[in-house]
Amino acid sequence: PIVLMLLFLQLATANVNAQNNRSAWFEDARFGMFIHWGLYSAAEGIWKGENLRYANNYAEWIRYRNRISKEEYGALAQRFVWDSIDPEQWVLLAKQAGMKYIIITSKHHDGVALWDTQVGNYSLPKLSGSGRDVIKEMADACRKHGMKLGFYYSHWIDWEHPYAWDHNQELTGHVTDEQFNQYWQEKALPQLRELLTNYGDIAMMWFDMWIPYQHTIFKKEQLEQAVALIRELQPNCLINSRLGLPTDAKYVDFETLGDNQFGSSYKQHPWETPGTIAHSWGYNGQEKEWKSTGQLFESLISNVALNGGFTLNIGPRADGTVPYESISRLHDLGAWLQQYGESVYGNTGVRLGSIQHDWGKITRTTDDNVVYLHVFNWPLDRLLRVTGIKSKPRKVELLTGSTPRALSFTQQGPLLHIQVPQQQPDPYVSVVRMTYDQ
Ligand code: FHN
Repeated sequence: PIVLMLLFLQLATANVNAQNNRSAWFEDARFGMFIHWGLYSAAEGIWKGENLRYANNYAEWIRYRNRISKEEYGALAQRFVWDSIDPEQWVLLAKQAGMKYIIITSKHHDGVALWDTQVGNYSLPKLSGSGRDVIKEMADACRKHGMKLGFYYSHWIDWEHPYAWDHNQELTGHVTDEQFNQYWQEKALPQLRELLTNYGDIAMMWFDMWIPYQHTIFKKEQLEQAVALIRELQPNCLINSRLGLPTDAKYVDFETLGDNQFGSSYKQHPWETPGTIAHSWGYNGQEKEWKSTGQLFESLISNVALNGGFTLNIGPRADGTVPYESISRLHDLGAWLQQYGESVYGNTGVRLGSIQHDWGKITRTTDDNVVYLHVFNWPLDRLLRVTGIKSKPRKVELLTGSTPRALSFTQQGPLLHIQVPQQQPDPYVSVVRMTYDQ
């Protein structure tokens, strides 16, 4: 390789994808959309005038948090405004944002299926009486616009089924293994079968959530049944690590880090961070914690610089509209990716060990021919100091959106000094491209 790094971090973690290239597209994609949409969207974070009550104040947890009965919660389906609900708009928004895949909550912890499931009556089409299968509409729109589609499925937490995990059991006692298996056989597996059979090619099944006590309720045998079903019905479908076993290549195709938890070291295997623009995942009418666009850029690029991806969430309202705060940020990200996407898509990071650059992050093409410096903090002395890269590039250019501008540079031992203009070309992230001779 042309670019030799001074420090090489050898990770012990197995390459979860060594045996196949199922996830090649996912590693190229780097950026996707998460959609949390369900009955909770209609509650908007408030229940009977009461605000978020218990410790976890996610708006999508309102049924559990406010101890809402199944019937009362189901009535939220009446608040959906079907005339303006158009999943194609979500797909177009993702496309404009430069996102390459979408993961939608087919069933969140509340146990409500968004699609027209034949497994019970607790589904949005049935509860609302609309007959609309939003999952089908999503699948059609994704196919039309060349967008990969994945399904979030809450596999062991289900507040509707009496024998699945319900957080109230922390107070009332756990279900038995036999009871949980009954839920698994009569609801989860048949629903997974529906999702994997009726909606064409599914790019990934995204399971939630991995926490230590999971193994006491969700058993390896059940995990293997889920994997076997997915492999049988959709051999190309990816499986994320929250199914239960974080980095076991036998079962999972990519690792999902914690919510809003970003990479801390280079990982060889495919991985992503699910992240929010706001605090809640589902729509909350009183949301106050909006992340800045700059922060979202940093999250995306920092992950790519460690060989990871970013799945960024939107929480549409019950009328299908997306908060302006999300749209404006996605728009800025998309406009930037339109100009500088060559430094993100299909890129990986460099193993810099403990080396940090105060100005930003480095990515590179997987053939090692091109290295990109992503500058978040423009150097006031107009000198970009790059370390950790041994060999000298053939040329160094500042990407400007139109014709790249050649930059002069010198090598000072392990440091490369690059002269940059006073003015940074991009308000968020400016990109310096270094090209090497093969
Ligand atoms: O409890 C959920 C939460 O509501 C949301 O769906 C996130 C997304 O990663 N997952 C769980 C927490 O890890």
